[in-house]
Amino acid sequence: MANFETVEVKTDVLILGGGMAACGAAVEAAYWAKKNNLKVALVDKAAMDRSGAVAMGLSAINQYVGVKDGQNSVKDYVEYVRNDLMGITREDLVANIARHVDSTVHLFEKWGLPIWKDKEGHYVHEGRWQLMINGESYKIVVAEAAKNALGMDNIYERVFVTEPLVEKGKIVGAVGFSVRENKFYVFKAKSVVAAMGGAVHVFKPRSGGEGLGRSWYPPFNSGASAYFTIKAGAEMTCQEVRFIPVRFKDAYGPVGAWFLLFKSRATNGLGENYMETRRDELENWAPYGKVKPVPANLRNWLMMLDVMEGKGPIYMRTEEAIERLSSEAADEKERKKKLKELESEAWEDFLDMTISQALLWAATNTMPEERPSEIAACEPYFIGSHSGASGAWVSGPEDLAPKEYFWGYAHMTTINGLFAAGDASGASSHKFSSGSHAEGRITAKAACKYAAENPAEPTVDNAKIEALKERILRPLDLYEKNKNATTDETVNPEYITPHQYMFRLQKLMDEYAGGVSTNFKTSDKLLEKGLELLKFLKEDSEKLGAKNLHELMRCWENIHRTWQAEAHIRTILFREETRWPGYYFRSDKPKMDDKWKVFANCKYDPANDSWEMMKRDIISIY
Ligand code: SFD
Ligand code: AMP
Repeated sequence: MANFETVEVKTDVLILGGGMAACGAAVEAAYWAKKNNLKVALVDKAAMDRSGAVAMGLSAINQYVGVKDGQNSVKDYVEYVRNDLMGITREDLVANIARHVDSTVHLFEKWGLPIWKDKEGHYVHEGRWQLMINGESYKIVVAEAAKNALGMDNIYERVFVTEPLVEKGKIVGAVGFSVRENKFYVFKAKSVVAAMGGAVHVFKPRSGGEGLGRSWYPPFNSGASAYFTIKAGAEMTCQEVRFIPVRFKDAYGPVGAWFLLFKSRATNGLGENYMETRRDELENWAPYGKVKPVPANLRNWLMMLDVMEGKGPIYMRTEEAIERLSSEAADEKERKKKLKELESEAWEDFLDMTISQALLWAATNTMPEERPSEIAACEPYFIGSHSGASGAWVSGPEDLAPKEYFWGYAHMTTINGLFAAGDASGASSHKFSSGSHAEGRITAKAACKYAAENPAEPTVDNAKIEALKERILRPLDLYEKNKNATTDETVNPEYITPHQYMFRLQKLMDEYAGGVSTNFKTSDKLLEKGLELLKFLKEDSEKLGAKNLHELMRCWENIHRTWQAEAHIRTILFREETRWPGYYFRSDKPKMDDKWKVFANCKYDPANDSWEMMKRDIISIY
């Protein structure tokens, strides 16, 4: 077996991930740990300063409720989320995050994040819930606070968390490996917060070749949260609710600022606005088709109908929006000034969070004030923090949750001591960067309480650890033993490379589970066939080979993605209706069915290697 040192780390509270939710968890855990004399450790596969979705920065804070300013109430936010998700949402979780998110935003500002202010000193809003920021260094600011709170001695960067450790229905830690040194890590803990983001590259991306890694959500979020919680045996929710954002085509620049701040329209190749010409279609999705704003998936759907009829390209009418806004100026001098201002805001929007879109504009001589830019629906992502909803099924807070949704500790999964936040927790969409940080804080407070109230030392079976170590490092051994069996190391009868494995997974998901090339359409028959093929793929995952540590990480990223894929297919198949037509369309069940106004949950049983599918009631608290 590959010669790896085993490093054991004992802590009370273990935070997995170093993104927005994990940074929130770190800050809060440090506070409660001091009060309860607890140790806290954090593990990130990358370097916290630039890890996760906010790596490049962001140009807006998408969740700010403004309760104190009297702008909105928590109930308003819950209603917005419920409508956007076509009625499927855990109101207790959304409310819990919404009532804490403003204080998180105030912390960001205190730590040095520049939030736009108007002349009166009020935050500049992009839309009702969104604030504009100069956010190129957003992640650095947030990570710095987390690092200061925990201390670098308690932070393990560049360690890839691979597998949960569970004993007698309780989480006792996690194992992983360094992506830089030959070290296998065993983390033992009394409570664990899973916050390793969502999953990208489960579906085939639109671009191939050298553009493969360009996706909207970061490709380094590869399903670790879903895998970790599924494999621990936790109940999962909304695994069918993938997110398909509409983005500037090919470089994936976000559209929010254009639609909300610049009040731009999108039109098809014939100059028609699908939000108007297709308005009648919204009746078919009532009552949600009639709410304002129109739910994200229905906005997608109207656009997709145009695309399917060959009416593309779809354009964001940047030139029109800039012309309209600048013409509101009092005189020519003011107009020119306003034009310059708008141009620079347009470029900054991308430079703050999707630099490649600004590069694409430059490379294609695009001046947004002169001509429109194409937009398109992205490949599907799994992300519980944005307008999708997939994640673990977690307990609500004691004061808000109905008894069916409360089992002792806020945001704890159905596995004792295992918590989830951000993309890792489900049915509480629209938390974005700020809400994920707030949920991280809520979760860490509860995880500290759990560790203080359940002080028994975690015991882990050593034979189990050794077996896991052998399995996790096996791709290195397989490669070493067999690399000379062929002249081309990427084609070998004894192992499959992580790259090739990923292409197979993506092709399968694309063709059978409703990816880009099938216009996001699938059916029971396609899904059943997809599941059959996925079984073969899973068998072949035992034969993944890795020539170095980096590829070892790639192997495990793909295994994580595979489990996310399986939970997804199983849950789309289980829910016998189409509820989010702009996310996926089940052609054998093309309508929304009131019988399915429930959560579709699933659970993997590690002891029997079997899945259970179940419905859970939606209980409204407002
Ligand atoms: O407009 C392991 N998001 C936006 N949110 C906003 O508030 N405003 C915006 O402007 C936003 N936009 C946006 C956004 C995201 C992206 C990519 C773009 C634009 C281009 C969404 C937020 O970023 C998102 O909601 C939160 O970041 C979610 O937080 P969290 O903590 O759930 O995920 P993370 O921040 O990605 O962190 C994940 C961490 O896990 C680590 N990790 N660590 C150890 N072992 C493993 N196996 C691991 N796997 C992953 C990662 O390294 C990372 O630290 S707009 O377009 O929507
Ligand atoms: P995006 O850039 O698409 O991630 O959007 C950023 C924020 O604006 C999110 O809260 C979206 O839900 C919201 N948003 C984007 N486009 C629209 C739109 N056309 N109508 C209403 N809200 C939108």
